[in-house]
Amino acid sequence: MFLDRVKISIKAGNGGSGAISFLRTKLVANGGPDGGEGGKGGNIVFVATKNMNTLYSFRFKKKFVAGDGENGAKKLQTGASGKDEIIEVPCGTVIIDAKSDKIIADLYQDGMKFVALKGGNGGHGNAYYKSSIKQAPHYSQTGEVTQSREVVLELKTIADVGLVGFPNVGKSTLLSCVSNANPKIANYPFTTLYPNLGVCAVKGQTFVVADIPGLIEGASEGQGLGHYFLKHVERVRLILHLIDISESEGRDFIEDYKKINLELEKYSKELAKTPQIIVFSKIDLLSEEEFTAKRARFVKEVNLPHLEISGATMKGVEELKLAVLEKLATLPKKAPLDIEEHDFDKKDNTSINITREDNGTFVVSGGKIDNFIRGVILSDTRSFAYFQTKLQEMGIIDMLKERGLKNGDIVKIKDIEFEYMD
Ligand SMILES: Nc1nc2c(ncn2[C@@H]2O[C@H](COP(=O)(O)OP(=O)(O)OP(=O)(O)O)[C@@H](O)[C@H]2O)c(=O)[nH]1
Ligand SMILES: [Mg+2]
Repeated sequence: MFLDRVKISIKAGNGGSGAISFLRTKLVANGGPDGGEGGKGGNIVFVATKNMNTLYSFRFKKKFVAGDGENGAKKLQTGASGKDEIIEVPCGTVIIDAKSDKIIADLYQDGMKFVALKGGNGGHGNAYYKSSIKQAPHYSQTGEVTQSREVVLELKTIADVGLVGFPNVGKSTLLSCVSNANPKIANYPFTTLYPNLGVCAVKGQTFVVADIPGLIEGASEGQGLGHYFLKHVERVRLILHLIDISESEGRDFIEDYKKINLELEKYSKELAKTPQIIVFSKIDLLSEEEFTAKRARFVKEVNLPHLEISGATMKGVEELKLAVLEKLATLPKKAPLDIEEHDFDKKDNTSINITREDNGTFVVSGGKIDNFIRGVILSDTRSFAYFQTKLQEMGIIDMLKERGLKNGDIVKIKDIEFEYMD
């Protein structure tokens, strides 16, 4: 099965919490604070690899979570960083933020890396809070908690050359003649059900060829399979437009040529502008005279340069390979897609949400709350006083009142639960 579009969820690792610890030795009964910092959470990293050519591996695994940072420890030991989650994707994978629909990365070249989400920061250990007025802080900061996000992976194959034409015209046969690929070939339409890639070597150089399912009239309106797969030739530099000049299927070969161009045009103006080499296929099925007469008709009606091949006898195949190499040398390399301005990896430091549980308890959550609460230690009286003042200052009490908060109501903020009194 071929899979070229999939939605997955990704989450960077949480930061580890800072430690609360005090140095204790035989000589110093009550030494200073030595709680170390929490470790950083692991990142979510996408890497393009030429060893994959479909997104099939994402069929069953759709959730990716990087490792959490470890908590800090005594003797000022910083917690270990969480392990990055490395997600391999085929070259040409475009990453789209599922929420905003914006393109956030285009991994078009082997080895390209993209850090999609950064791990959470570790919390400070109690050693960090030591000051001249606070010699023995009994508190530390918890690690930053990260949110999971959804992205769509869409594969837009990267190849130099795309094979385009009606079904059964010999596209896969040509791919098998010019490259190491071994596509399925058979005498019925829609033998090819998904794109095949092959590497063609000629004169010590190589280029990549993509063979896609055949197109039919109405493809751009969804007829057949071809339309769906045209995205896999959107990024080629050169199209080989194959036409069965033997008319073995009973269609007029010049009509075929025009219809395919029309479908390309309807799919995308850009694709229609991609340079083409017109290739007559199955010439072995015609006599010399028949071929000459048909070619004369093509010259009269279309009058464009063309080449001719037989996948059966290999006639013309070497010439075609050389012509492709020569043409490619004149064409610019395709650039990756433009990345749109986005705030995908922007941490949520601003949201405050208030919800109510069935029993009437008010629940306050959101990115701004998460950040604020990391530094609050209930067991420390000064910290708790800070918490109470901050609730007023941040406007949370007012927001709660707007939602009907009265004396005696229960308010829950992360792990903190208290009864409200004016
Ligand atoms: N005689 C002759 N037969 C050919 C030639 N090229 C391909 N064929 C035959 O034509 C049939 C179709 O070939 P494919 O290569 O599968 O055609 P395709 O364009 O990939 O077809 P789809 O995948 O269905 O779009 C097969 O039976 C091939 O053996 C050729 O040059 N000469
Ligand atoms: Mg085929």
